[in-house]
Amino acid sequence: MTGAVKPAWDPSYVAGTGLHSSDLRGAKKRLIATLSELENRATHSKHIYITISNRNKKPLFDNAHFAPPSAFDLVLFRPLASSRHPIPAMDSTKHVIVGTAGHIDHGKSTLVEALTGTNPDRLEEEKRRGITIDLGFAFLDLEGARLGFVDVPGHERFVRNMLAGVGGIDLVLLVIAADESIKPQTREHFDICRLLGIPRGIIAITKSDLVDGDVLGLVRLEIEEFVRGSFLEAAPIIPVSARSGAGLDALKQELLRSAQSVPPRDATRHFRLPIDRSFAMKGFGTVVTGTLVSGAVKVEDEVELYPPQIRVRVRGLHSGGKSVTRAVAGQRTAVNLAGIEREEIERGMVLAPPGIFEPARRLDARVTLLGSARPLKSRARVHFHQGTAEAIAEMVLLDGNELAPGASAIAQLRLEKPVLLLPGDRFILRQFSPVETIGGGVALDVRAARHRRNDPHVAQFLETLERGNREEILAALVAASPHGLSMPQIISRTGWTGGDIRQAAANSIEGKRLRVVSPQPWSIASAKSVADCAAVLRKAIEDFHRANPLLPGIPKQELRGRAGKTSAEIFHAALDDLVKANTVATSGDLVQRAGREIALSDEEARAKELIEKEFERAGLTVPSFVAVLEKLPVESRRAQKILQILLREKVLIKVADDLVFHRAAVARLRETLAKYRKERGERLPIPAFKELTGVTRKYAIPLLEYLDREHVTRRVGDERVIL
Ligand SMILES: Nc1nc2c(ncn2[C@@H]2O[C@H](COP(=O)(O)OP(=O)(O)OP(=O)(O)O)[C@@H](O)[C@H]2O)c(=O)[nH]1
Ligand SMILES: [Mg+2]
Repeated sequence: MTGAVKPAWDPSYVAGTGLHSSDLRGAKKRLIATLSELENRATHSKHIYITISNRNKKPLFDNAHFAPPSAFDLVLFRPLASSRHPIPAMDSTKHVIVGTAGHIDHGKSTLVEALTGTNPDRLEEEKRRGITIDLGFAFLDLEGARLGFVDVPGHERFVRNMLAGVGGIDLVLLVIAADESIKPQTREHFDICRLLGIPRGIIAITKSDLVDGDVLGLVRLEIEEFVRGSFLEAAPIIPVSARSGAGLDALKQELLRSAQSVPPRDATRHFRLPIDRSFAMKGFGTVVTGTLVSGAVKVEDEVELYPPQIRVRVRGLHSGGKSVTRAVAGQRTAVNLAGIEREEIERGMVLAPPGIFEPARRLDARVTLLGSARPLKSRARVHFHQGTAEAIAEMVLLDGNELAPGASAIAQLRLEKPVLLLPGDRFILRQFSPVETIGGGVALDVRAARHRRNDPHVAQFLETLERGNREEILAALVAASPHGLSMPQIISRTGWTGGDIRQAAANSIEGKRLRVVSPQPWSIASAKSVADCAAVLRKAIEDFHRANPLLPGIPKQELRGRAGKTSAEIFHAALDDLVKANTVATSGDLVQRAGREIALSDEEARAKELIEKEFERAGLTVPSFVAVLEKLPVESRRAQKILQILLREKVLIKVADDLVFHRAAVARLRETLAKYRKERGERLPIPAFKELTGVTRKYAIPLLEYLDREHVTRRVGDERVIL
């Protein structure tokens, strides 16, 4: 591969692979593993650049470049010393999303403005009424970290908007006003954060200017009591006043400290951007915004809008108020899309790589009910919120009729409209009416089947999906797929990358529990499915031989038909196994039991001899087959089969559909022609041929055409040339 490739120093491409200089020596294997993790990205980006650095992030090689989908042999590495390309400095800024939470009027938006200088309330109505209605956004640059704020409304009527904002946050800023302390939406927002598994947060006691030290102390005690035993138990509690500015610096310090503890997001995962806003911008067209929860996206990428599954192109990207060429997980991102009207987009849709996912209508999940909720009956209707999406759902318990407050259970959620989500995604459930948060959960299977109640297999399967490691989960998925699973099927079912999947499969393949039934495109099946299929094939072949003793074997296509509903890949793997084990043999398109010889009865053997003799004697003036049949001691269907055997053994040669010659006759003809050529030259008019061979015109033409095909003669005008 020649041609200069522009290098891109992008640490996220090698992040987490642990590929170090010392490993490079003989470590081609590791490198391939690393690349296979990237393979999946390669399928939706034109090129991938890899820079390999040593432990001190000093680049050693650059310009690793390969083309999709898995042409690893095209990877080009070049030592930096000979590189003409400068390596751009690494952007080490950490991107962290902070979400506010708390009761109405507790000062969330005012605090965000005091911290960032941006008033997150952007709607006219919000400004007029002095409340937040929909999500607002602002940024704060601290040393080494860029905080993106998602400011949510506290009003109980707008909790659904709050839910659309809280999905992708790294840390929560729980706002509690000193003069009011804990109020209903303080509890509800806090419950939501817990149910969504938000890992960390900071508590700000706002409006500290309105109370004296004693009250502040009391509020602090109430808060400590409130968060005891939760993820916020050890969180800093910081009194602040947006009015006086007190505590703002301390809060910034804590924000920075907390941001630093946020683990970097892995940009090599599949890209997902749940959309929270869409609008049309003059001169640009359609723009959507959201928190990039996973993976990365570049300008010019082709992406897909789910659930409608519309392919669009990324025309431009904005992150934190700047135009960028690439956005990664953990960033607030605005995407300018080409190929779609703003009206076609709504909150709750998701941008993701094209063609790899499938929106879910039915999911199996672990559901947890809040202690404060009322018991929830199986088949109850609920409001389902995930990411920025919401849908009405029916919750069907797998076991039992009712979920008790504070309890958790496996349930199937049947959504009234499709939503794109993946296993592991958390969601919130709200009571149908009156609408309030009652619980939440985590998706286990987004391609769930309808189950019979109390089916132990289902419970066991979902238990593995919930608690198993990737290897165990993959084994369970494959075991539940008698036709095997292709790479795209596993990706859409799990959200894992190609690299994850190969890694998860490796041990089981080595342990012979899983089989790669097709290397390209890669697909796997359980060893049992292949063995079961092989058993079916063996029986089908035996049955065939029994029913057709004179036929050499069963055509593959017919055998495939008798293999039941198995996939083509499993069929071929099973057949391969039988051939390798010397149980069956294939020749051309036919499959037979290995070592099988066609056993002829005495009568059949006599008939075969007779047919052969008749044709041999006839030479080129062959008898009609019907005439031969009359002399045979076997019935005509068998005689036909015997004829087939003779043709296969090449004792007889088929020249045209109804014209069969003995091989000796054809050999003599070749000799005759060779002699003619020597004595009389290469030109052979048809009358000469007829005279030479004694055949009629009826036989002469097909015979000559046969000789042409065999390259004994060539047609030139009306004549033949002997070659
Ligand atoms: N005295 C005092 N008033 C404050 C402080 N912070 C906010 N306020 C006032 O409290 C009121 C509500 O503030 P917002 O920031 O709109 O409250 P919010 O939590 O964003 O409200 P919603 O978004 O509607 O839930 C406004 O009138 C603010 O001026 C503060 O530190 N001290
Ligand atoms: Mg507000």
